[in-house]
Amino acid sequence: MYRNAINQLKNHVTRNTLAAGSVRGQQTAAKLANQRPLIANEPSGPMIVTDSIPGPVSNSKLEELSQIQETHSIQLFLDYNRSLGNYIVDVDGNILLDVYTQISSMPLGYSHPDLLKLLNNADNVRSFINRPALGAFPGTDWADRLKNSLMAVSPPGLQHLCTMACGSCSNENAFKAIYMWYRNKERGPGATVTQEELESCMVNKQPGSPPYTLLSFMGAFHGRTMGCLTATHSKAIHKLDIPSIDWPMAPFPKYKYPLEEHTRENAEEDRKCLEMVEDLIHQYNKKGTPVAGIIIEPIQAEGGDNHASPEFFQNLQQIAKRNGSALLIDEVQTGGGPTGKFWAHEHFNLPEAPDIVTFSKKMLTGGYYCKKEFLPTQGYRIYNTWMGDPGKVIMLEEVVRVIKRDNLLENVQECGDVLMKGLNALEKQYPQHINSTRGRGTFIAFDGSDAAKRDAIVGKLKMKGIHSGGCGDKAVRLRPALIFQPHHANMFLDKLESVLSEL
Ligand code: PSZ
Repeated sequence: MYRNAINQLKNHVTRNTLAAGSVRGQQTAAKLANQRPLIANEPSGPMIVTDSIPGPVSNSKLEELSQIQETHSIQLFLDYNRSLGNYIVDVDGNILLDVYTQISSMPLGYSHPDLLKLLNNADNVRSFINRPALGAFPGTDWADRLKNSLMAVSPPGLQHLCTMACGSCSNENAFKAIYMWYRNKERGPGATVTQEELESCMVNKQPGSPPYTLLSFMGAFHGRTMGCLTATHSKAIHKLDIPSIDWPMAPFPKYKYPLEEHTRENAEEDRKCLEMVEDLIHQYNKKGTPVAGIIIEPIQAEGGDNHASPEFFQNLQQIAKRNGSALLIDEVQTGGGPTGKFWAHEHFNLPEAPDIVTFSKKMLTGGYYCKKEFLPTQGYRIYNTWMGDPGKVIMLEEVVRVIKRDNLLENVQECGDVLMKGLNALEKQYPQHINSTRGRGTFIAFDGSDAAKRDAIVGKLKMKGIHSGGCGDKAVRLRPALIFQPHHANMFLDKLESVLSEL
């Protein structure tokens, strides 16, 4: 089976990469021929069989579903029985290389053989069907499962955690952990909760419901529940008609690219944004609405793949500490390896761990890691029915094992280099179409010259068999699985080159 896959790969390289005749393709071809595919029997390349995507079957399924559901956001119906590795197969039979992976949430691609094997184990199956209320009745092996999965990859310095179902739910509960921590600090050691607090919280009044606030950044996305949505500022469609809370919003740095040609301006941009953060904290503290915490993504994803420097994050952490606010790093989209480190904030060399790190997507289960002082001191304060799902944690245990066994973080770094070099070259060749390539690992984006150009690139890539996605106003983003290899990267670059040459 393995030999078969190697041959397929060799054929593919000769057919698709060399035949394309690009210099870049020829340079990498020799290296590729020796590369071991991580997923046996993956398709050797994309194949488009309909004149447009979505094709007729997808369209008829959309029609059927729209009788029942709101379907405006649905792009395509997929055949998950046929999708494999880095490839999705749609219901019309189109095979596409997926560099978007369900909004960055498939760590090992589709139908990974090691994940499928989990279903052959009867104990696992029982865990999948007997979903417990984990906050009250965890199973015998729950602590072990956590140690082998989430705790085996916990961010340096964070030894405690709370599991949840999704990203929004993780952030929302992390906010609560921050408020309780802040209130405990205010009360002082050994203080008890007063009767007045217990009664006033029942009617949403002070002192039981304190007017704490949480600082977020323009361009951020933290989820769609009420607190998260107040901290989200990426697109109006997310927020329209929903009441929000008066929380401080600071500007997130906007860098000029290439970075090495704009170091002075970008450092000045950091300084200005950080000054605003501290001003806002002072302002909100002064008006009696203390800033209990700051929430930030290591790379603003939905907002357009906006990056900030390690120095920015180091200084932000200092500002948080100076003002007694907690620092929450939202790694829902960046966590789980796509930046080449397990956690994106590990790139920032923070002198100490952030107070809380939230996760979901590639981690399969939602939740957060935190410092010990952010664990509630009583039960039922951070709680819900499921508090996650053991089935997801069993799968994550396997994902973590495969990431280590197959050196997937190194693979991500290697692949990221191929993509960055290729994109930088294409950006020089087609400056009228694309610019501002940026990224870490395979968590990469580049801008189209405007929104229409971006949309055209994503659309034309699709018709050449590449499923990518947009973010922000005009960015194309890459969110491949961790099993995306250099030969896939080259395939992507070849197709992009061909799209750009036809624009
Ligand atoms: O449109 C949407 O609701 C989308 S599109 C991508 C996301 C949501 N990402 C989810 C997300 C995230 O990227 C970050 C940085 N933080 C929190 C969330 C919320 O996670 P979920 O969607 O699981 O609630």
